[in-house]
Amino acid sequence: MAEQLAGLVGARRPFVTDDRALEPIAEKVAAQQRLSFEDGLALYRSPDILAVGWLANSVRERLHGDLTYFNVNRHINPTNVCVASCRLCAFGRKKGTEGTYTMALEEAWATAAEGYSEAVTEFHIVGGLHPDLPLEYFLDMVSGLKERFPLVHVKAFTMVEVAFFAKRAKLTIREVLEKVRAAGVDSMPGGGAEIFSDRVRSIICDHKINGNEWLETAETAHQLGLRSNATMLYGHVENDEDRVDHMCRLRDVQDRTGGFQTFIPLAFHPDNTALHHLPRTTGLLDMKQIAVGRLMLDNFAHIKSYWQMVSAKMAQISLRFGADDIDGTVIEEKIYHDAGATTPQGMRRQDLVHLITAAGRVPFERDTMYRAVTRTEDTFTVAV
Ligand code: V47
Repeated sequence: MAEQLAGLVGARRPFVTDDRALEPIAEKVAAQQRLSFEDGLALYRSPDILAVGWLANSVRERLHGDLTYFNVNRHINPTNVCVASCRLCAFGRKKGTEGTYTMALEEAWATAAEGYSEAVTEFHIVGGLHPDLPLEYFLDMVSGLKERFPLVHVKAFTMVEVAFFAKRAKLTIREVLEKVRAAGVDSMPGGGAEIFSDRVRSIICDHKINGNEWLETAETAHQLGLRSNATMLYGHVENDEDRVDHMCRLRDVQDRTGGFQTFIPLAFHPDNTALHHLPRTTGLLDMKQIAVGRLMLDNFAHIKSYWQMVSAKMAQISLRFGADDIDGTVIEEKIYHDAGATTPQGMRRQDLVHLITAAGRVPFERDTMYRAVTRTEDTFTVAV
């Protein structure tokens, strides 16, 4: 086995562990074999975080070497009015209650322009499930953005929003996806997946579409040629089985479609939510989650450590635990800050470059489709 493991590309030091349960997993990783549900559990339950991280890092370096992806993006959250009242969320508010907002279209376009001086390559658009906004509002928002910023990739609307639009407009999910794509949506973010287990969903987000509906919507989007990301919310009431089940179900869809670009574990932030009594995730769990994601999701090209979620400092460490992407400049973040995040609202491009370089990795500015971006003072070009 030692010889086989020494063959792992990028393995700069030998694999050593005192956890016997990791040895057969290490052999599979070296042979590039798929890990089982039980392997996933063994990884979560291993006390040897460094060995788990070593294995994940070997996969990360085999796929990407030292390259670490980031982008210059801007988040836009058009409304926080939401019918869902998810216990996990501090962002959504019921219509007519204090602190609600809904952007007029001009406001959304003006928000998009703020921070544009850094030549943003992506708009990331997600929002609440507003009971009154018609689908046309969202279609006009996207087509208006495309008119004003034709070079910018629009990554918009979670599977949950798309399913809600379909219900309200009495259309099928496929029809809604076709309409948003025709309006200018280029790809979709990975939000709303939470944890697919019905038991957990009934506690943290009982008004949302269920796990199968989320997966079916993603599969339909991929069939139409829209690529998407996939998230997993961890660190609340889920257990190891729920997390492994979530990743295995994503892996199954990915086998069929190949449409997921990135897996993004999201650390639960409890402040101001109905689950505020729960503790925050630990650094150890955050790193283990990145590593197990890298090892289980053998058919995902990228694992994103979203710096807003785990902090810039932990995102840096995660680049040795399986992550190859740290997301982008963001500029203005609302969802986690409403839930107590203490990270900055955004970062400048040069800060992201510094963070990656100081971790001994090589920064690679990407567009949303992971193509190289070359920038000049006030614009950019994408390698094709
Ligand atoms: O779906 C909500 C999560 C997601 C909380 O695709 C919370 O590139 C933690 O999906 N604590 C939205 N998480 C954000 C999201 C995302 C972010 C960055 C990049 C991408 C991408 C996608 O945020 C929601 C939900 O899972 N969320 N409330 C909370 N209290």
